Amino acid sequence: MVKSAPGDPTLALGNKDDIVFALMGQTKAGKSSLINRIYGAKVRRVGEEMISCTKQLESVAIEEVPQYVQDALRGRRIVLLDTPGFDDTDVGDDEILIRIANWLETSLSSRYCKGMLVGGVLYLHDTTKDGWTGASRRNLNLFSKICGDDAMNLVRFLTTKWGNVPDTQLGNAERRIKELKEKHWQPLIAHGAAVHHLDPPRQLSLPGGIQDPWVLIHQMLVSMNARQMRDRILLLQRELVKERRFLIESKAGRELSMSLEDLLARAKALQRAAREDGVSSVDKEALQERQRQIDELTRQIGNLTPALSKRLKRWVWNVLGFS
Ligand SMILES: Nc1nc2c(ncn2[C@@H]2O[C@H](COP(=O)(O)OP(=O)(O)OP(=O)(O)O)[C@@H](O)[C@H]2O)c(=O)[nH]1
Ligand SMILES: [Mg+2]
Repeated sequence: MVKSAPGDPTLALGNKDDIVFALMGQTKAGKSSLINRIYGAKVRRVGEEMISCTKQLESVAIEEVPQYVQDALRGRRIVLLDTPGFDDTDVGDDEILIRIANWLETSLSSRYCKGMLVGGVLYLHDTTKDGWTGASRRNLNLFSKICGDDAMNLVRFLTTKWGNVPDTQLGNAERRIKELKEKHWQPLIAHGAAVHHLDPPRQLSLPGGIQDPWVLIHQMLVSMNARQMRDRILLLQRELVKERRFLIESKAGRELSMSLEDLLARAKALQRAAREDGVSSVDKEALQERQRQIDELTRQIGNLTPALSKRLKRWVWNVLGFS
């Protein structure tokens, strides 16, 4: 139960038979670049600097597809969904989750697209990135709660930027990916997610290399056809559309609000301790900065909570027995 007016032209003109492939993952992983490559022209802006590039969720309907993919599509249309990473430099995680929830809800809603199905979710990972950070964990946790265990067979991890890994670093990069597969990605893989590598170097010893992203899309379409295509929706869509929950009541909403609450509690504890220790002029700036952080976290938590009017509206609907 979020808002449902489609601001996205692809959504506004959406068809019931459209098949959505969503691209997610941390900022700079190469999501928009991959969309441009699949589309065959520059339809998405690609980042150059350190700052995050994609701010809004936007989708594109693919106009030209290779013949073998066309056969598997059986007259349906592919829609690619570009998303910002949860660690965006200037859009809060609350806002990003709200935008993703709005899009996913609208794409399935009976008022608009009347049920686009999800063909697959690609989770892109920049191979050159070293280390497992708090941001990587938060991104993956939210991602797995958006999809849900039952939809993990729609998920493909896709490692990118192998061309930026020098030969001398290839062994290290492979070790990092193996560790991700065995540790952090493992729970998702256990539920059916698979791992692929985009444009792998010849010497790569890991299985799952993909030279052409269409091959991956085709594989997913074939598996979709084999499974009769029923119920290809993500957990967040089930919660928002079928169970009419508010975002904050969904698994992803709860995951985000818990992690924001945790950050808020830690920031408040640090603030209290600093105040008790006495404040020098140097510390004053740090205190002000932390207060800004506390205010922002409080705002983000508030943003996820539905207004009283919306809660009342749902209550009335439930009492009147509308589904
Ligand atoms: N070598 C190499 N560079 C890539 C690849 N994909 C993306 N890049 C570069 O990585 C940078 C970020 O790419 P984007 O496509 O903007 O990444 P994004 O995931 O959309 O980033 P946000 O929109 O900020 O979330 C750009 O400079 C791209 O040129 C790839 O497969 N190989
Ligand atoms: Mg982008």
